[in-house]
Amino acid sequence: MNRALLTNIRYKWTLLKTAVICFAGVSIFFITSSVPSNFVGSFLQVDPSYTGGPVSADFMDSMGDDKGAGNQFEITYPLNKAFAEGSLDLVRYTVYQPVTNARWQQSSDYWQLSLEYKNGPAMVRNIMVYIDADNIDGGSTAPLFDSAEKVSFDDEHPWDFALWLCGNEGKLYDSAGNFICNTEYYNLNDDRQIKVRIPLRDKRIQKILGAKKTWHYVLTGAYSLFDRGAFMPLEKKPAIAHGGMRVSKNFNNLLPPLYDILGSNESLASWNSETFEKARLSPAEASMAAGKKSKSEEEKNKAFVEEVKKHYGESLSGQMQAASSTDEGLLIYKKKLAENPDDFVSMAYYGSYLAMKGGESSVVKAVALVNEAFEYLDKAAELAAGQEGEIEVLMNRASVSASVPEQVFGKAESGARDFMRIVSLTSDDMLKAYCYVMAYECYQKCGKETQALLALQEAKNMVK
Ligand SMILES: [Ca+2]
Ligand SMILES: [Ca+2]
Repeated sequence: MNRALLTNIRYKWTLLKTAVICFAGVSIFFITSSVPSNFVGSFLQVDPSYTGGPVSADFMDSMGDDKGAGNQFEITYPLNKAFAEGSLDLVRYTVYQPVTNARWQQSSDYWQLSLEYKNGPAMVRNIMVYIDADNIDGGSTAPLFDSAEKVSFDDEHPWDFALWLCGNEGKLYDSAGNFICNTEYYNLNDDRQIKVRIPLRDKRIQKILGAKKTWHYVLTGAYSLFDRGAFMPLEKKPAIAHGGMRVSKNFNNLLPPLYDILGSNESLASWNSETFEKARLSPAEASMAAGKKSKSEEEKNKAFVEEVKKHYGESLSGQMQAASSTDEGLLIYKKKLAENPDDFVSMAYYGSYLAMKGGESSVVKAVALVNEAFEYLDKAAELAAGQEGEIEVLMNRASVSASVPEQVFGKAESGARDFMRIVSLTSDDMLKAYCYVMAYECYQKCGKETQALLALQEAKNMVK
């Protein structure tokens, strides 16, 4: 038998042991301990006006499309090191319902918008959000600063308001280019998130309170103090003060200097070289009624997650089980560790069985056992880094992290990170999909909603 096949068999077999652990063992522990977490959760309900009002529309944008139009017109970041990977990659845009009579807030009437990026820093971005409201006539189909972005907007949806975000502030303009007001502006989560609150004091923006629908164009470019509309230009090749093309001969003067727009970026290449017509963008539609977090969507996600887990479980079935009981498992791996104390794979399994043992014990004993389990799991992960067997070790640690109660151990986020690391290590699509949905659940458990949804989106992309 060739070596690759042997490795594959060994790999599948050992994965089964992990699967047995995470499906049969530790998960029981989790179910019985989920009661206190709900109990704590019920105290965390806060008045929506503190968080920005009910969400009316929530958009996810693909991760990794921060290349402008992509394909033959793919653009690259300026060479200045401040432009960290993903710092211009929009991943989420959220529109809230306008809030009136909020208590204890800087503005009692405001409209909140939130943007999330893959990475910071915030200072490298120049963002324009153009908004059309259904109850306001007129509007503009050209950018705020004539031809800065080299785009035009949908005739059906000329914009009424432009929100310009750069240099730690947000400014609002009307469609004639008149300044309306400054906004509250917050950089959050290591500069990955921007929250903007538009005060509803000026008559022009107050009209938003009567809008049933709004349409949003969200444009992200590289910030430059000296360029038109603060959009850093593009050239054939990237340099410190301008972006470039991945293939320099594909440069075109009509290419918009935008790295990412909300939704598909394809329209960034819709210019016409013969007529010199600019690329024309389409907006995202947001209903202004509070979006009921649609039950069916949640149920669909849940069903999808279960489906992936089931398939993954089946892909491992019919294979040998390592031990018939937790105690036997502990014994097997204790012996292996005694023979070779540096055997990090056995160390990881020993840790998993300790956690399982915790699941079968009284609460006080369980905490001690799980803590001991993580000593083995962490040591194993340290030794396995970059080695063959790392996937197995991480799979053990991640499965335990995902299974133990979050309120007691707080391991969900590191579990999610382990699952994402496995994704980067494996070429097995089934395993990747499984890790993405596990990461989704872990991120949800620790309140990292955006990361959760991004992981879920990746899983869905794999299964498509
Ligand atoms: Ca994006
Ligand atoms: Ca996009």
